[in-house]
Amino acid sequence: MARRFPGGKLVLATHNPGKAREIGALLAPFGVEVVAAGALGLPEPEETGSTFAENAALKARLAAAASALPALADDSGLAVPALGGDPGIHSARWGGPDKDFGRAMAEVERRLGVTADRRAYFVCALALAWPDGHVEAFEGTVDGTLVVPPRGALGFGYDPIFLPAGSTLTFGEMPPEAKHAISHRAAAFRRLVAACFA
Ligand code: ITT
Repeated sequence: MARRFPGGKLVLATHNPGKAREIGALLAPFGVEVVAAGALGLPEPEETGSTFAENAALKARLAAAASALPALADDSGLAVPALGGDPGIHSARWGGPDKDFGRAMAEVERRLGVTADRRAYFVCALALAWPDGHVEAFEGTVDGTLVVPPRGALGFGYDPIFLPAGSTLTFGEMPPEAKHAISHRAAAFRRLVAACFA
């Protein structure tokens, strides 16, 4: 049995405004009092794990210990099979110090070159941690293909080059509700809710 969220305050252990916006919207129906990691002055931890799940747990544990509150962290990224799974857990780093995802998307395209295999998927690992170190973990993915040039200014990160399977719109062209119906983050979130909130 998963440990249940006890209600009340939940620290959102992310410094990424795009993620914070999406997780805030996904949490809205559950009457959770969301506290931003930035507002508590929590530092951005070094992501030393070798998987999405390890990094999510690391970020959630640190935030829960520092705040003495339950904390939810998200580690996510774009995996491209033709690039051996890159940028993968390094997705944020490909944006460089300026978090320039125009540059990161151009780098994906440059490395793919004339490769015919344009498949890609997003992964989202969520970790809910308690101050005593307990962690509940969930993962979601969404399959798609990469398009050039990037399309749309909605969403964040790599959304403008990601065309989810079965859609004619990239994540960058989709309003938030449409992305939430199919995204990796929403899939992981449904599992979290079923185990810890329902
Ligand atoms: P925190 O660790 O503070 O949460 P971060 O941006 O460093 O923020 P990650 O290490 O998990 O987070 O990196 C995830 C990157 O993957 C993120 O910066 C985006 O570029 C990309 N990414 C994740 N989810 C995405 C989504 O739904 N749409 C587009 N890009 C996404």
